[in-house]
Amino acid sequence: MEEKINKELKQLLKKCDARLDLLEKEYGLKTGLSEWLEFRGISRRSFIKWSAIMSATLMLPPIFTKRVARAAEIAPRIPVIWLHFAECTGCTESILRSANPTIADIILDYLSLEYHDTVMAPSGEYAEKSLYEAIKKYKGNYICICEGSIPTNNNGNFLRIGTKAVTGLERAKEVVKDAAAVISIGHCASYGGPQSAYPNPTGSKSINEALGINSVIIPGCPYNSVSLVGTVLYFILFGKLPPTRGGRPIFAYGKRIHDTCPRRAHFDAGEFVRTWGDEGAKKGFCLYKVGCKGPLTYNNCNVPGWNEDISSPIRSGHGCIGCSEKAFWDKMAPLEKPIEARTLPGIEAVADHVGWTLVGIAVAGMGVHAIYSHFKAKSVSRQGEKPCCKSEDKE
Ligand code: FSX
Ligand code: SF4
Ligand code: F3S
Repeated sequence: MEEKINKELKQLLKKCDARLDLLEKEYGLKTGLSEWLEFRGISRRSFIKWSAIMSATLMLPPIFTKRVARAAEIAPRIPVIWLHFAECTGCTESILRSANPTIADIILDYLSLEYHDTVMAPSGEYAEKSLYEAIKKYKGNYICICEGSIPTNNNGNFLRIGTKAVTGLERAKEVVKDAAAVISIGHCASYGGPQSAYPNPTGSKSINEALGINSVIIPGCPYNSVSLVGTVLYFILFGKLPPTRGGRPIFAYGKRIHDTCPRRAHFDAGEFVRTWGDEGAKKGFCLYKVGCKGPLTYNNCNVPGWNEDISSPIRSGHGCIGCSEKAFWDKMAPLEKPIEARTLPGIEAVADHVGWTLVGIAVAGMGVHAIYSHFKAKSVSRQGEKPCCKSEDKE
């Protein structure tokens, strides 16, 4: 068995090296990323350390570290056309506005962006010209990144783009058809976003739904830049997009927020924050009772974390609102109430009643677990033993 794995790994490494050689030959060895990182105060050592973390994030063995570094250096030469549709531009802004950009942010910033509404220098007709030239020049070789949803009601008139005033759907179709790979980023492009919340007057749809395609989706409102960079690096290393579940890369969305949560021990011990700023909040207890949707949400916000692991929503003191899950504005609302106490727009019913059909057995498991934890903590206290973390807030 081990022999078989070794043989497969060797073959994979060989394929990967051959691809990187080819790309370097095609796009040139020196892309200037190292100098640019240095200019931004990031040493070679930090870059290699980051490459090791990225290898682990992509679920690759350590032997890939140097190859990930090579892929990152090639990334700025892969042509990218970045489209914007109906959205708040928060996804792009979250990279552009960071005071201390991460290496992932810098790589995205440094990509060979042939077209990007928000950051490109040309405007008006010149911008349109750049777009059509890029589609022609890099036909079949560019990555198309889509940000924002596509409004489909009223013949798509809720969104018209550029000097020719094409609809979002028309723009998406003309760019997507000649792309080597399509990646939909943010909740809007992945699932329709807040504008598709009930009653969705603009008929906003995800890229996949509007175009009938199967792009890889990187949901989140906004998305985590490490997930997009990981997807691009995987494409450079292996010439294909990473394995997915429900369209989301498994390396980034394979686990629930609840599975990797730093407050999980408190959940298991029945120690909850009950009101904002209470003793439990000061002690870093579980946020389930103030609405955390971590048990229903798949994303990598805890590991590898946000902004090179400086923090994450839960570490900063607020529960997860489920921003990487389909229709979270409707299904997870109210965002600061526990799952079992919420109501749904248009359907006046508590989640205990309808939740099972909406979020499935996960909620059922959660409810039982929460009740179990609550009684477990109570019975431990009753026996005069100390629960694993003492809390005045425990019921
Ligand atoms: Fe949507 Fe992103 Fe939320 Fe905003 O582009 S995911 S509304 S952060 O900007 O698409
Ligand atoms: Fe963490 Fe939320 Fe789960 Fe509590 S409910 S352990 S805060 S993910
Ligand atoms: Fe979104 Fe929850 Fe992460 S709110 S950013 S998926 S912790």
